[in-house]
Formats: sequence, structure tokens, C-alpha cells
Amino acid sequence: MDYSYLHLGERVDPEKYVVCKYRVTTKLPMEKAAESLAAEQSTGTWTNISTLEKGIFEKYGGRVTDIDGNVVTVAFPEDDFCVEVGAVPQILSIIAGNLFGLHAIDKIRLEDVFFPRSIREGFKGPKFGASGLRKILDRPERPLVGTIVKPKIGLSPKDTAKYVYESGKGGLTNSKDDETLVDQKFCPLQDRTVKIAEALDRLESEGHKMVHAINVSTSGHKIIEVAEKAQAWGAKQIMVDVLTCGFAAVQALAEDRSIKVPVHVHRTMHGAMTRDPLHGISMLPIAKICRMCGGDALHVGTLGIGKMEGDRQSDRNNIDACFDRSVGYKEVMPVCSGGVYPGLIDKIVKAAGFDVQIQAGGGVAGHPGGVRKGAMGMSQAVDAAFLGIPAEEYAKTHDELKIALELWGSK
Ligand code: CAP
Ligand code: MG
Repeated sequence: MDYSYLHLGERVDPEKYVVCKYRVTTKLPMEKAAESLAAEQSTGTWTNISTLEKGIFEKYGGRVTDIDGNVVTVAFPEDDFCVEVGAVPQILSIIAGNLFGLHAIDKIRLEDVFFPRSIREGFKGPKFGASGLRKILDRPERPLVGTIVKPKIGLSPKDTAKYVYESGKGGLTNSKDDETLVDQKFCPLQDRTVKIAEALDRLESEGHKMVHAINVSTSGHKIIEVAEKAQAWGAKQIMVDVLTCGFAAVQALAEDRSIKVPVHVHRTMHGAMTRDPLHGISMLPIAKICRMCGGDALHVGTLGIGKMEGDRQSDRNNIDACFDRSVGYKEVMPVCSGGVYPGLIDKIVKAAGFDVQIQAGGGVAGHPGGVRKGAMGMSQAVDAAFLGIPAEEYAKTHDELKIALELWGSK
């Protein structure tokens, strides 16, 4: 039986469907490509099948409801998904599965996804969220300002803790392990965590609140145990590389009752999916799903400023997804990182607003005055942006910022 998946112009009930927007590049007529996409991801395959009864098709078939140029909208019935489990893997197998490899489609990119309440309610979202992080740091309004310990690998636990202490003395609110540092011989996780906890306690006794995210990225059957141990050794925040560990790892950490510290979500490897404007998965669906799974802070890009590929509107959309009040979760702290240095702060704040965590690795560790002065330069740049004072003006009375501007400029 030849069923058509085309329902152009149909207005589906958003509470009964998962609605996806795909950017499609194809030599076929767009309707044909759209149909093959909807069929493959729901009840069809490459040819008609005798076992597909009309009832099954009508209940579970994907529906192509709109084709606007090269953007195809497909609505998947909520019953295609395991709503009671709140499971990301099966959701992704539908909305971002075989479709990327279909011969009928040259390139395809999942640009956005909208989930019905019945699916959203299967997820708990962030435990702390942006406001919870601000409460821990006693920093109600200003952007959070952080660093990534550099070099990303190679430092001893002692030198890593010293870096954290120095960056705290320079006024930073956050530091983190880099995405490639977890539990290597040169810096065992336990030793590093204990020494960093001691540094943070010392900072707090000297009147400065700061958190450091310990990277617990590891295999699925171990990650909770590793996070529990890191917490027991004094970790005040944990970090997980969501795309190398999986969304389910973020969800497990965020939903586990024994984990009582915020979860910082790094997105390393995302470029393999997000970079090609015509093929892969845009950061927007990734951000929405990370929030559902419970990330408290998430790397969202630097609005087209800094070293990583990205553009202002796309990264703005990612930030909006972190704060979207319509989805019923706590808000996520957007993290702007990647090639950032003090001279870029006012541009990032102008584009992103104050409700962000701006962080720099090279932009702190590369300061001629060392880590503490590098941290001071970043903190001063954030203070200037918050107060609405041009960095060059503020630098007249803040030497560490002045030196950073002289070294790296503000472009
Ligand atoms: C930044 C960083 C971050 C990336 C992440 C790095 O270091 O630690 O992991 O910026 O990028 O390893 O490059 P620098 P994104 O500050 O020295 O560039 O936030 O886009 O995922
Ligand atoms: Mg990094």
C-alpha cells in the first residue's frame, strides 16, 4: 500500500507531536525527499511493505506538514516515543537517526526540535540551574567569569590547584578541568580534586567564593561512581563532556540523588555535528536536550567572537533555549568560551547580556603577569562591561586589564 507522508498545510496539535525542522539538500523534488525522511524515521522504508496496515500508518507515521524552501517540517506522533521513560537515546534515533545517511538526500541538518509536554515531563531538567550557581557563588547579577586550567593536560595536582587558587585570588568565580583531563597518571583525579578543594576552601576563608568543575567524563557504567567519589573528595562542581559520554550520562548525573553539586556540560566533539551549515545537527536541539537532561551550565558558543566557529544569531538562539520559560525547567547558565580574552568581553556581553559565564584559558594563562594577573584582567573586563565603562577607559586605572589589551587588543 502506497501511503503519502505529505500533510502540507496541516496544523498538528503541538501537544501530540514532536515537531522537527530539517534543512534538506537534495537533487530530488523536495516533496519526495521530505517523504523519504518522514517514512524512514517512522513507519516506512525504501519500498512499500505488505505489513504496513492503514491503521499503523495513520497512528504512527511521520507527517510532513510544511516545506519552506529547503526547510522541511516533520511532525512525529508522541506515541512513536517512549514517553514514560524519559529516554534521550530513542528520541534521537527517531529525530536524528538514519536520515543523515539516506541516499535520497544529499545533505540534511536538524535545525530545531519542539517536544510536547508529555515528553518534557519525563525529564527533570537542571537541579541548580543558572540561579542556583549564582546563589552558590553569591553573585546575583554580574556575568560569572572563569578559566580553564591550561595547559589542558600535563600539570600535576599541586600545580593545578595552585592555578585555581591564583585565578581565584585574581577574582574569577569559576574554573574547570579542560575537556581532555579526567584521571591521567600525571594528574590523578583524587589527588587533583582534594588539592583543588583545599585551594577553594582557602579562597573562601579569605573571603572569595569560587567553584571548580572536576571532569568526571568516563564510561556509562562508572560515571556515577566517579562523580560520587569526586564529590566525596571535595568537588564543588562536576563536568561532563556530553557528546563523548552521551546525553544519558548528563541525565544520570543530574537526576542521581547522591550527586549534590552542579553539572557543567562541555560539548567537545560538537563541531562534527554542528559545523556544516547544511549537514548534521545544529547546537539548538543539543542545547534543548542538554537542559532537559539536567545540565546546570552549558557551552553555547561565543556569538561569533573568539576562536571557535559559530555565529551571533545561532549562539543567541542557544542562549534563549537556556532561558526559555515555556518548557518548565530551571534555567541553564550559558557558557561562552573559546579564544576569549579581556578585549572581547564587552562585545560578548553586548551580544549575550549579563546572564552568562564567560571563561578563558589562554586569555588568563597567557597574561604576561601570570595566572593571578590574567584572572584580574578578565575580572576587570567583566566589571567594566557590567558597569558600562569602555574597557580602554577602565584600563586607565586597572593595569592588568591594560596589559591584556596591549597584548591581545580588543578585536
Ligand atoms: C577554551 C577551551 C574550551 C573551548 C570549548 C579549549 O580554551 O578550553 O574547551 O573553548 O569551546 O579547550 O579550547 P581557550 P566551546 O580559552 O584557551 O580557547 O565552548 O565552543 O565548546
Ligand atoms: Mg577546553
